[in-house]
Amino acid sequence: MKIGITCHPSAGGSGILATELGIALSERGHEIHFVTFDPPFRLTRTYKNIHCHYVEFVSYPLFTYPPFSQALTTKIAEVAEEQGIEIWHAHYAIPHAFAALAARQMLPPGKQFKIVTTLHGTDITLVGSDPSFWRLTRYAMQNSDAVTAVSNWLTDETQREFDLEVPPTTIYNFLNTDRFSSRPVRRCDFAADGEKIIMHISNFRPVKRVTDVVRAFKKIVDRVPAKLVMVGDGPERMSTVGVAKQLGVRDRIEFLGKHPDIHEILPCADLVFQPSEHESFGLVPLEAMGCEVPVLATASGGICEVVEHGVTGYLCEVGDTDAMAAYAVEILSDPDKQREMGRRGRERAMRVFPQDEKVSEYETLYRRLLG
Ligand code: GMT
Repeated sequence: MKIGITCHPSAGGSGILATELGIALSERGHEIHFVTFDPPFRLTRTYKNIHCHYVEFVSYPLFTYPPFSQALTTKIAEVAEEQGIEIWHAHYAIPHAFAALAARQMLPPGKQFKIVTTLHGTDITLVGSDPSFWRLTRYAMQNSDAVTAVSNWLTDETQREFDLEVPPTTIYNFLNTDRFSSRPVRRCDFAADGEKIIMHISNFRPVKRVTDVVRAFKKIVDRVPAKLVMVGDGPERMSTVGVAKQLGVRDRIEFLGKHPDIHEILPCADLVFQPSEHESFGLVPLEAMGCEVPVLATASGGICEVVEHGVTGYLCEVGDTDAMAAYAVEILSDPDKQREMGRRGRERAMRVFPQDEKVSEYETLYRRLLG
């Protein structure tokens, strides 16, 4: 099949999943065309069947806000017509699904493609439910040929908020467990002998509650020798550094910035810590599980479908840094428990979120739409 993909190319979960899906489909012989404004974050090398097309912006003094969506729409139409695209897969409803719909309308009848929209979370919970975007988001979903969501929680939320005529189908996110696995690593880059490594990975947006990571870490480090490794960057980084200084733990924290090869550093961690306000899925916890690392997260949204409380890690109430610290200390001071939770995490990742099975689910959906 010839498949077009639009996604946010930055270091966010939706772009990462879209990229992994594109790579997996290309390895099955499909021809993939990404349309983005930058190279997708995890597309770090060239692949035989993958082509990237970049949206071109025109800056003009009259445009206070450059018309990105229109440029994206034009590029999708151009690529679809030239390449004979059969399926357009839009990751994140806004603006990608709407742009694909508008692009399709610009094409002659024989060049029409089918549109699959995958909802990732904030496109529904934060952006889509905003009054200024609600109508557009609903229109884009109602007029897609198929809508999928990355967890049952997100499917239910979408229905509650938008009451679609045909509810989304859940297709869980997946993990390449060959790439994400436990492996010998140089822990000494981050911590001295006898110190535990706690890791947080995100785009440091307010929804990630990054300062909770530091507040809980202060309570942990009072009881267990540990280092905190923070991977990623974003708007909350400065306030996180401020809180760390206030609490006197700045020298125990390493800020690594953005890192595309997360599979190489994740196995260093003794615990991955994601205290988000909510997560529609939680790709980082899944990646941690693949690497046999226990997860400490919040019982918020779809993350409860990923992390099994008491088995592959622990889930706490949002903001309850006392409970988070207590669970972290429990795991970090019991190597057998840490190992067993890690083992069960990988087992769950392979059983519930296998890449092959989920990619086949998308493939089956595409084939059904193409009749
Ligand atoms: O979490 C983010 O800030 C990035 C965001 C995105 O859209 O790129 O991630 C969302 O999609 C991921 C992939 O499906 C999910 O694993 C994340 O849980 C989801 N984020 C939220 O719901 C906050």
